[in-house]
Amino acid sequence: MEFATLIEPHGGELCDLIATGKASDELKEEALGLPSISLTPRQVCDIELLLNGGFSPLKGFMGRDDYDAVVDSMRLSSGVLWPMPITLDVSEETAAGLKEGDRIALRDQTGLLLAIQTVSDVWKVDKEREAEKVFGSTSKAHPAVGYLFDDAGTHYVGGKLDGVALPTHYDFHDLRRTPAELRAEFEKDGWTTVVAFQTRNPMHRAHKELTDRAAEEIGGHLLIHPVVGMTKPGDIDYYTRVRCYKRLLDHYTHDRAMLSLLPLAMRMGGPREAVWHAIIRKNYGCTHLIVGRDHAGPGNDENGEPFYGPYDAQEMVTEVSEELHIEMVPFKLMVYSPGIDGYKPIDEVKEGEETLSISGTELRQRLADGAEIPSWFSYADVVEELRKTHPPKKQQGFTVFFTGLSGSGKSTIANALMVKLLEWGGRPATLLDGDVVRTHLSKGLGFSAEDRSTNVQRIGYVASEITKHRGICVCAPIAPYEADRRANRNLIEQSGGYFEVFVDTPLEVCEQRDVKGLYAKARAGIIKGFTGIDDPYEAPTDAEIVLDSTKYSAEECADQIMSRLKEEGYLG
Ligand code: PPS
Repeated sequence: MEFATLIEPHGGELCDLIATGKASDELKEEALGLPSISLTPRQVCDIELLLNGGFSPLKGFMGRDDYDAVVDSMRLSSGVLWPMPITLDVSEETAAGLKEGDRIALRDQTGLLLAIQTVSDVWKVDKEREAEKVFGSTSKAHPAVGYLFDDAGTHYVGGKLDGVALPTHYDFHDLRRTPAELRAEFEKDGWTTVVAFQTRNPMHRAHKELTDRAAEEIGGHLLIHPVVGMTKPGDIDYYTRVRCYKRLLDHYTHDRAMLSLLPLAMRMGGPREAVWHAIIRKNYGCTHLIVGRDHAGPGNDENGEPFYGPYDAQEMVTEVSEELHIEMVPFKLMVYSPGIDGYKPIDEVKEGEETLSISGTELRQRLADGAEIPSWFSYADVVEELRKTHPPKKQQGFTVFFTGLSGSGKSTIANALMVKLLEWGGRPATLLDGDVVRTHLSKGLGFSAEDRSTNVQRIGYVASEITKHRGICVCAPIAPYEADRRANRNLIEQSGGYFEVFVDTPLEVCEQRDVKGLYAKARAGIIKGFTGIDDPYEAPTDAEIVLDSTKYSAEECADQIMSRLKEEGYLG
């Protein structure tokens, strides 16, 4: 198959791998008889940029020669500069069924056909080598290294693509321009000099000042080109961010700035990633790229040390600048100077001059507290958008997750807490009591380790949904295993508050109480695998609240929890 190669006004060839008309129909027909691979979310991002030309000059997932050359020397085997491996990772089992010359259908997770790949080679990955050479570390604290070791398959499958369709998107249609569309728009608007701003964060006044200065410096226009594929885990979701960028756009001088979205899966690869970003922006028709402090930085390693120096990315882009065909506009950190009521790069700050800044963490804290966000920091309309998805704690959902032995008092305290929460009012509250859950949500499950895990994680899933919808969920299973509690915590904390309450009643006391007569039966061997008798209870070490039901009444215990929730700001 012949690929169309467009010579575009801004220089540089753009690969367009999508077949049209009859050729496309033929590919769809052929795919019916081919083995399929269902692409992961990251692979879907990669294939979108391969197919739409954002990754030009690549014409498919890398074969071994290109991969080795990229890993070792940041170049394709042809010698062309390319810093990031773009590979199709698969399991050992899938790899075993593939050989050179095979054609495979690549589909998204709904089964939609995106492309057919002609396999050029299949090989086992040396993950240590890739991590070390590409990202400079084998620490899983680096998001791309963690992904490589924990999520990526063991083998890579290289080969050119015959594209059928770009991945489907249902959002922000008017902002998802392909490289060809963006180049055409620049051409139509007469934008000959365009500086791109790469971002994965909401933009505030510092970014506005920086981008304004950059556009002024080059005497051209600005493209706000945020990543909406995959960014760093924990980042603010892109829907919120895009709504913020749209509001920010109104603050630029008319016709100076344009917003377009980039469906890239970032690797947080610092210097190599900056070079990659530059090549991608060149493909999107830009003439310049802003590279700031700690560009595409992955944060710190487990010892609190940064993976890359703050200006490593700028240095690497400078090193290869001759080959890039896009210029870097380097920027230092911008800080607010109350003296001039404006922003300036940190290296222009005079000795003793007062400056102000608000870190990402501090911003989140202010949002969570419903505290003021000063106008020198951001625009009221941008903040308003942020607050919609980041309400103060008193409006967020939360889960109170009880754990403890049978007979420890969980259900009694949980019931008392429910009544107090309902008395307080303000949010709907749901109680998922261990015994009760087993009559519906977990009906049919027994007490094997596997069934208990399923039961506890089902409760966690429901709690996370309730929390996400800003309600209150009180859970009271035994939840004997640490791993399940941790999984629930991780899930629920993404959506709101999480309070683990350990009802720390000693086994002897629970056995003595034996309200249901189950301990007696367990001791007599009538019930097998009873928690605390012949099945383990892994006592929590990181519970937010530990209760002593031998010293305090159920009501007093519930009051302790209410006090903590108030202290933490969840009850307003
Ligand atoms: S778990 O481990 O979290 O899935 O347990 P859970 O769903 O909370 O159910 C515990 C209640 O089931 C009764 N029961 C048993 N508990 C522990 N081990 C065994 N083998 C067992 N068999 C039945 C018991 O009444 C528990 O209720 P609580 O309210 O905890 O006393």
